[in-house]
Amino acid sequence: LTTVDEDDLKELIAAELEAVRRRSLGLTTEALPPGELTAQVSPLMSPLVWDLAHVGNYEELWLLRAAAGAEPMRPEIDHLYNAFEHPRAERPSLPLLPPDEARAYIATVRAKVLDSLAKVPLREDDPLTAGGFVYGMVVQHEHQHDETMLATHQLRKGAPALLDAGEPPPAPGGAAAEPEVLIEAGPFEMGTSDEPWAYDNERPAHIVDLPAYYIDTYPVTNRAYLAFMEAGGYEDPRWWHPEGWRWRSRHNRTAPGFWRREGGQWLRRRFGRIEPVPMDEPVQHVSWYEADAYARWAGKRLPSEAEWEKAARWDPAAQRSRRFPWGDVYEEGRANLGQRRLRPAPVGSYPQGASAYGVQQMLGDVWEWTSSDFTGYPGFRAFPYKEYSQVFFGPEYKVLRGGSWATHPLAVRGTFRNWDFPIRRQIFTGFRCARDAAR
Ligand code: AVJ
Ligand code: FE
Repeated sequence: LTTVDEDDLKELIAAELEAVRRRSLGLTTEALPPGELTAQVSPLMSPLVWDLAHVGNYEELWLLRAAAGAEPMRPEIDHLYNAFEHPRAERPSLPLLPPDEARAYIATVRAKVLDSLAKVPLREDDPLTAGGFVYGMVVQHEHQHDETMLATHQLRKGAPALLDAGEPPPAPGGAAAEPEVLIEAGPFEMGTSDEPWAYDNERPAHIVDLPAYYIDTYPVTNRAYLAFMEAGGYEDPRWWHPEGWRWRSRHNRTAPGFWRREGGQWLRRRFGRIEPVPMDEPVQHVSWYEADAYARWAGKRLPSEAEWEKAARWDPAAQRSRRFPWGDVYEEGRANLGQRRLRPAPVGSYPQGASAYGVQQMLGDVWEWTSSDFTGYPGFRAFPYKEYSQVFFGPEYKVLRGGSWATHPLAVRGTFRNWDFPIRRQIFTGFRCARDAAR
């Protein structure tokens, strides 16, 4: 993105704005049963129609008011879509724009945005517009909400509403490589100072020196996780963080989200369809506490986010960090990203996506819990607003890395950081384990 000229960049931005909107409209289609766009399926989620108008309101805020100096279009609705004014549980009782008005509002915003994109130069001396940053921020924001809407779809009851394109993964799957990879001791470059659309929390690039460790080649599969369950993992407090044991006991957790046992078989509900748990797929819908307990039972631990990132990005031969595990250029077919299918791929499906160390499926498939709290890197500066990341820094959030099958390629990279509470498992989350090399 740094080397393209302004017209090409504007063309790319317009195409990506168009693509993400098509995705959002597909997730809020009129084909859903009446009332489903305005209903709340869980207090953890917004009504779908809130997400839809919120992405348009965010776009108005940043691309029309902040970047182009426009006046608010509908100042009276702004507060409805401010995530900090109304927590998710409250949103269904707000006087939200009904679906048709929400669609009309975001379409009007979009028409004005395309108009101003064509007219206003993307000034390189303004950090907001340099490299198209603020447009990239808005595109990523909408893709992130699309992933959130997919989590809402997964939680909803009733007949299936989403069609699984069901594109087969490029390789047959089956864990062919060694189960673990040794990452030698030494420094690597973490984070970025030159990725044009990176968020503030990914900046700046800095050197981190790590002792040697092993990291799993693949995410933990349903088969491996079931072995933990069958070994009594959920019943043994030895494996659990004290808070995790309390969480597990209070809610009587005995299996990942959406699993149920019927006639001696483990089944799972996936977007309204019931199927046998696919044993070679990465486990999904586990909380940080479950991931942490599994790792302890396995004699391992979760990787820190620095360990995750070194295994994903560092090229020891070239002594530099890559943008993606396989190199600096995004290429289709190297990761299960972008909602190409409504599920993670079996482990071993993406040998072409391996990192320099040979670690596989680090991008896509499932978000991976790390042992790290969400904090700012040394030299962190909130940009362009502190409510994106900074207000969440602290010990109550754990970092997730790598994106899931539901994450769009523009909304993830080797440096990308996501975060959530350690009890959450409605998102498309799994994990892999690590361990110290010297014991
Ligand atoms: C980065 C996924 C934690 O959904 O709360 C969306 C992204 N920020 N709108 C979230 C976000 C503002 C954020 N996560
Ligand atoms: Fe948002």
